[in-house]
Amino acid sequence: MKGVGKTAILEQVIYGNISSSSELHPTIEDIYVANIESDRGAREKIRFYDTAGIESSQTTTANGTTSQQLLRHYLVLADGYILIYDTHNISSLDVLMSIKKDIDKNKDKKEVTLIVLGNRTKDIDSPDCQNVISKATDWCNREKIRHFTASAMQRPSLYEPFVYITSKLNPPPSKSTFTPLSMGRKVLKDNS
Ligand SMILES: Nc1nc2c(ncn2[C@@H]2O[C@H](COP(=O)(O)OP(=O)(O)OP(=O)(O)O)[C@@H](O)[C@H]2O)c(=O)[nH]1
Ligand SMILES: [Mg+2]
Repeated sequence: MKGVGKTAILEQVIYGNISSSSELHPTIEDIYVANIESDRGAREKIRFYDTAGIESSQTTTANGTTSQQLLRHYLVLADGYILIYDTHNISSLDVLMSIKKDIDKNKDKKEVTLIVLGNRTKDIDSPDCQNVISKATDWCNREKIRHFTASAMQRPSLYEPFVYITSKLNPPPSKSTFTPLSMGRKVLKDNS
């Protein structure tokens, strides 16, 4: 959804240049390239596509069914998604649920890594906001998605989700990679 802090979070985690007086403009589309250290200490290059937020009015069509929200090129391009909602805005969470359905529809074509990040846009948690977070946590548990909360204004709070997704997108090379090689050699021997 627009204004939940997607750009503020990316600018903060990559450049550390955001404060509460920062004025940000609504995004059309921006690309950020960052070097992020995974949990194994390897520096990985990650490209982030910062999108324009989707409004909840866009998530249902006139006949009540959900239309496709994510532009097709993201579905083709992305290896993973950081779905961001505002912990003080329940409808921003509803928008994520609808986006997740779009991503799932594409699942046969592509396996992706997903995380959900609740942006704490206010210093104090209201009871309402705790309800939003617990609804998000329940949904993420059901969907088996990792859920984080952080604040765009506190850079260190963003490290955990970004290191997590970096590590997920760049898994350690598995031993099974060597199997085709030894199989290949065996085939060669059999032929000789
Ligand atoms: N106080 C506070 N303000 C925030 C926080 N996150 C974002 N903001 C402010 O909210 C406004 C909107 O943030 P953006 O990062 O532009 O939101 P966005 O999700 O990128 O919005 P679109 O690009 O329109 O989809 C900006 O003025 C930010 O400074 C936060 O955690 N705390
Ligand atoms: Mg933006």
